Parts: sequence; structure tokens; C-alpha cells
Amino acid sequence: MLTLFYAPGACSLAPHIVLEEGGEKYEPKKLDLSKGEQRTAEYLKIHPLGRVPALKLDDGTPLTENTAILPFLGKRFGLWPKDPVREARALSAIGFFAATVHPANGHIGRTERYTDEKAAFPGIQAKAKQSYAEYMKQIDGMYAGREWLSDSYSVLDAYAFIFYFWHQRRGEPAAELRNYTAMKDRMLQRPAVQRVLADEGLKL
Ligand SMILES: N[C@@H](CCC(=O)N[C@@H](CS)C(=O)NCC(=O)O)C(=O)O
Repeated sequence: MLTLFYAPGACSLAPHIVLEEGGEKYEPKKLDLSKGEQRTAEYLKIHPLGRVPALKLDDGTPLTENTAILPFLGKRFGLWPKDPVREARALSAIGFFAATVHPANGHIGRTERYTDEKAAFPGIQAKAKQSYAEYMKQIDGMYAGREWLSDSYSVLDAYAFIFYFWHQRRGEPAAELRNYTAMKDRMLQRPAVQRVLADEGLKL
């Protein structure tokens, strides 16, 4: 059985949704990041960086990083494109989300990781918010004229959903992202998404 280590409202929301969509029995293990549960000696053996998500595979070995976890789960549950070109495009989107969009969020919320100079925080945060807003527009464009990022619902949509949620949670204007907002509304219709949001105590 798969085990997911997750924290409410974190980027682990994507694999959490995908596991719930998959319909297989899995073990969800909630970590409280504010209490530092991601940095215990026991958890660091699973994820040496002390982050979520982490997935324990059927054989008990850990898998970290959304870039690996999401394609793995997607293939297991039929939420990943089979065609080689579509798969390459899916990897391209995952790379963009993980290496560009998510780090911009980190610069806003975890600025201490990027400089020791407190005086530099506001400038870094302002620039990162600006970049993040640009990325939101880019993702909005990726959804133009389509329901889902790939040909059908896939792990990409669960991943994209988080960045919209974070943007909205910061009080940024999200409704003007019309395609992205419509996708978020489609996500909210899905029973698996509803169950995960209830479990994580999140409201969109
Ligand atoms: N590149 C990693 C990022 C993981 C990550 O930064 N997770 C955050 C939550 S979104 C975390 O665990 N933060 C806890 C901490 O930094 O102490 C991935 O995509 O899996």
C-alpha cells in the first residue's frame, strides 16, 4: 500500500488529490509543518530535506519530489498521457510548475532561505509576487479553450490547482484569470477533490 506524507494546504495537495482519485486504499500521514514535524529524525530518513510530499512505495522505500511522485501516480491511476509527445508536454508543464512557479512562492513565504539580510526581504517578496502573478497569467493561457491541461483530466490539473489556491489565499486577484478559474471550478466539482479539501480543512 502507498503512504502519503502531506501537510494541509502544501504542495502535497496534488498527490493527495491524485491518490484520492485513484481509488486504491492508501495511508495518508498528516504532518504539522508549524510544529516542525517535517524535521524529526524519523521523517528525515524518508525525506532528507524535511519537506512534503513524500510517498512510501509498496515496498516501503520513499519517493520524494512532485516531479517524480506525480508521474508515478499518474501512470498507476491512468491520469497521465500515454502518447510520447503528450507525455513530453506533461513533463514540460511539471518542470515549469516545480522549478519556476513553486520557487516564486518560496521567495514570498520562505524569504529567509534566499538571504540573511532582513532588509532585502520586502524587495525579494515584491519581485516574487510580480513574477508569480505573471506565471498565473501564463497558466491561465495554458488553459485557454481547454478543460484540462492534457487531453483529459490528469495529475497536471491537480498540480496547477495548488498554485491557484495559493494565489487566491494571498488575496491576489484570481477571478480575472478566467480560464484558470473555470478549471478551479471544474476541480471543485470532483468528489475526490471535495474529500481532500475537507480532510485538509481548506476552502476555496
Ligand atoms: N520540490 C519539492 C518542494 C517541496 C516543498 O517545498 N514542500 C514544502 C510545502 S509546499 C514543505 O514541505 N515545506 C516545509 C518546510 O520547508 O519546512 C516538491 O515539489 O516536492
